[in-house]
Amino acid sequence: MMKKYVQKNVSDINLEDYISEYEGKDSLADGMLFTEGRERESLNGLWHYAIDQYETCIRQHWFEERYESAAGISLPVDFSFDEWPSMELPCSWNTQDEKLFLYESTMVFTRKFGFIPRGNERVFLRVGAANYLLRIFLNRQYVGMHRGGSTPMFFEVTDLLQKENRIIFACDATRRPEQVPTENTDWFNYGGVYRDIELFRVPQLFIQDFRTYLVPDGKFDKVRAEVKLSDAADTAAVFEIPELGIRTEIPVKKGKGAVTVKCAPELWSPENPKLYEVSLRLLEDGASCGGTADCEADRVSDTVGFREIRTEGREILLNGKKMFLRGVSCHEDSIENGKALTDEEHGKIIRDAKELGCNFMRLAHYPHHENMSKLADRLGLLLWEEVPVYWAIRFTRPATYRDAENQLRELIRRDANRASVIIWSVGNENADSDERLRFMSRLAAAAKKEDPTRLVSAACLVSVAENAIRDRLAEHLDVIGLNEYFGWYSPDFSLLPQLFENSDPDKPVVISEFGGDALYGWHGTETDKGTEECQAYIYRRQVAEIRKIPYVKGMCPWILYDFRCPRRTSVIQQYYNRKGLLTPDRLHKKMAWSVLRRFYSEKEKDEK
Ligand code: GCB
Repeated sequence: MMKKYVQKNVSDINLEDYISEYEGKDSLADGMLFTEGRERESLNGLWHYAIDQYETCIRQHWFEERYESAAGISLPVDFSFDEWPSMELPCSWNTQDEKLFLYESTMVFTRKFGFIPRGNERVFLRVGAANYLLRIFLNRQYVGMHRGGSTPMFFEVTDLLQKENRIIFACDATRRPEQVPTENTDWFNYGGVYRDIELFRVPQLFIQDFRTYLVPDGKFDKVRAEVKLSDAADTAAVFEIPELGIRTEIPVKKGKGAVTVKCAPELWSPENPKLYEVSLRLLEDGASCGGTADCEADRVSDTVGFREIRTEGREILLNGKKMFLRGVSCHEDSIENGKALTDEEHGKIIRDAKELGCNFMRLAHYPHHENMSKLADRLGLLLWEEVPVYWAIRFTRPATYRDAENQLRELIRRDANRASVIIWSVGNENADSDERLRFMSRLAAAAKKEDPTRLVSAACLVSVAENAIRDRLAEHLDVIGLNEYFGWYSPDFSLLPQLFENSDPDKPVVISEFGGDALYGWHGTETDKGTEECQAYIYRRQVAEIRKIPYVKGMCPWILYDFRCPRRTSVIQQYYNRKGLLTPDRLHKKMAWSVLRRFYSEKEKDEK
């Protein structure tokens, strides 16, 4: 139940007190709506905006549009929302106007929109992502908020919608130590509502969640479908994969149902990214109407590949076959568009990775746009997806844990039907402490609980004291991710073979990062840091060692493209992390590109 809004008499109240009035109105993973195959009404487009550095919208309740205080005193305000300048949403505001480039606080957005009710429906607002906090107000009411800069949020707005509507977003991009990520990261903090804003109409009782996957029992002959409804109803649903001749009824008890169907799907893999059209229909009156279209109460559909991913000892097996993950890491970052990449940019990233010889990519360090996993499904690329539990998170703070776990579950729910996604990563480079072990092992368990069909990993640090792969978190992971920077942050390359000799992991290791900065076009010797020659040398030495190690089952060097980073102030960096194999405009390849390309093509041949 929504908590009733209470009018405050004092306008300049403490912001945190104000927000605590709305406890229980956070959009959380459990409230997500399955949206694939649903009709959507877009609220993208021109929105008016105001820079609201002091949070005045929230402190003074702009959304109420009151010209008088509760005591009847006239307020010196002017709600000329439609006179404000405008900006096309979704976007990262930083790239829209030079003045906004380094702005990291609250921006208020508003627009009007019309809505024609169809009767007997429920309506949900979905925002694909907004960094970091988004508070939403509709027709003078507080709707709710979402924490976490990269995952989708959902709000039911059925009772608030009118024919003409005024919607207000207060998007707060402030970096804070207790958030996930914390205030210090090695990437740019783009602000904004930067993924789609959409309305979805659903019936009173609707399909809330729908998952389908190959049963991971090593037999490749069963597909499972799971359904969760919005309410604890007893009814039935019909699951269909026409190309496989599957049309089967799922009994639904107390809002939940599942079915396992015997079949022989063509297996999805990077070499053969076979996808099937699947659908799920909720029947009006249980099974009694025979499942005809007339008594369809709700319907969703998806395009899904079926494959199995598992580990055995130190091996990673895709569809039962041992494999080596030929990967590269990537940020969501574009010179022109910040985090709001276009479809063309998403496609270019995947094509570049494929040209490099990759069958795998690490989408670091937070959930990227869902288009990436859809494209990877279509074009054949395996993915590592991650939540921004990055560096020095407040591991002892319960609310920080809840935020991290919620972001992880939102990501898993969003991409659960994507065959390309094989690994959920619960974090990156967090020093091994008791608090961190508690926090991250809990996260790993939460990932397993939410999705037992995929692998869980984290990008761990080298134990410097022992120069070995020895992280207590490894026990809770399926695959050990390892970031090592021999040749760069640890200049002595001889320590790399020693690291491998000193380690004897009982599970596969993926080198989740290695690399070094190079400014494109800057040349020198192999030891001149910052030159293309030096970066290429690091790649040569790295691959020469990595190829010898039987338990290293994959790698995703750092990184495909140079990316914006305020911490990087040196003359060659100029506020960019220059560890890219390509320039930030994605046009120019550095010398290290060919080193990796050669290694991957040899690996690929070896595997054939
Ligand atoms: C790392 C981090 C990554 C940085 C990279 C670097 O270990 O995981 O986020 O960007 O090193 O360039 O230092």
